[in-house]
Amino acid sequence: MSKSGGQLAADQNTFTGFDAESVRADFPVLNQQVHGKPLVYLDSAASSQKPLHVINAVSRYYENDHSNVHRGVHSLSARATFAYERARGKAHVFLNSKNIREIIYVRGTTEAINLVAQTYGRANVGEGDEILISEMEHHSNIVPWQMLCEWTGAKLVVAPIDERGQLDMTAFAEKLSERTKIVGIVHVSNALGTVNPVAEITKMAHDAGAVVVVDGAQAAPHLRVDVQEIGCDFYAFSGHKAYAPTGIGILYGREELLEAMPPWQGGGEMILSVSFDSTTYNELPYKFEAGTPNIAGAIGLGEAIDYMGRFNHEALERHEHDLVAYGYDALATVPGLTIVGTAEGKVGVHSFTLDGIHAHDIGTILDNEGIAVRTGHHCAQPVMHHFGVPATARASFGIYNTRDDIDRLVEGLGQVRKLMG
Ligand code: C6P
Repeated sequence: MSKSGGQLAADQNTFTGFDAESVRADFPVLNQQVHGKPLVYLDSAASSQKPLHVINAVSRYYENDHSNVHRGVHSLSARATFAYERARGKAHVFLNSKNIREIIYVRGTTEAINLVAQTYGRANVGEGDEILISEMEHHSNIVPWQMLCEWTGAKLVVAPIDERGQLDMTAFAEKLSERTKIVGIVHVSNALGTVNPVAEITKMAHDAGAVVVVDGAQAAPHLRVDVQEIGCDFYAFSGHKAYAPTGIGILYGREELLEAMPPWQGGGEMILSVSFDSTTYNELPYKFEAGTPNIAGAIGLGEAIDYMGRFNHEALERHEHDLVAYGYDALATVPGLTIVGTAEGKVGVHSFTLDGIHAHDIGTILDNEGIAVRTGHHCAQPVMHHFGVPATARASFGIYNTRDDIDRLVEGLGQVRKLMG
């Protein structure tokens, strides 16, 4: 006899010690119908939904405290500055950086990597040098390095992945050399869910004399990140994938590297004094934060970090691994479905194809069933190329997803098969 959704959720909670059903109540957006069906949101890798805690914190800030930061002596400016800097402190603890000066506010992962490429990269990479990345990178960790290569005459080198979507560590080691100046590596692949051994990669890169930039966009919402334990030189993530607002993210950089780097954008905030003859730059982290920042976004990010911190991380990880394991079994029942990316211990996503049916048709029919998945190349075209597919459909999980959501996905895929033959 098949179990009801409520019974399945109860089984899942007993198994994982994590009550996703009650977490769902924190996310008002989930409580709606799309095309007359209860919404199933399986697109958190593109952007997660926001808990009331974050929504209310941003709203409270605008209702009571808004002013510009670091600029006024009046009370509102002092309150805004306090809240903005307190949020930086939360990011510092979240990443376990050595010093709060190493935490730079940016718009997101894309901006963070571009900042490193255009400051550290331009200052330290020259003709004949190499930048080593992997075949599973998001475009944000490919294109900024290609641009740096164009400016400097350096060469982009790519380490391949295997048929499960795992980094070929032997090939990676072979491609590292004294010419490698920067290693850019994704912590968790957005298209495959693969978790890379970033501490081991960092150690290998450092032994070869290269600095390491980790793209943590998909890791921050799922894994415990400790930049000192990883040992990397730069680590980037976006708030909006980790339950915070859009337009805010963090670049962690090792203090001695940040100190030595030239600033990026020029303007207010990043200076100590300006005259027409000369300008002196501000201290860290403000040297890299020109212009009025996303104050409300930063406050929302701090609240999202607090929100994630309320949960027992082991239970949360068990819940997420349960969703992946349950998804493997459930999706295996769909005729003609192939999962793209089966790395050991993967997190957060199931990318898949359905024989003879284009991913966009899958996405459109699922949307009609109230189910949100992402379809396309996921800004990881080299991954699609590796697997010989133009696109995949991707179901990605957040803290609020349950086995019920996966059951609805499987039902929806039944409808896709029915309509598309
Ligand atoms: N991936 C996805 O649907 P931004 O846009 O700057 O917040 O993040 C860019 C980025 C960088 N690296 C990885 C691994 C990512 O997954 C992303 C964003 C989204 O998979 C949108 S393309």
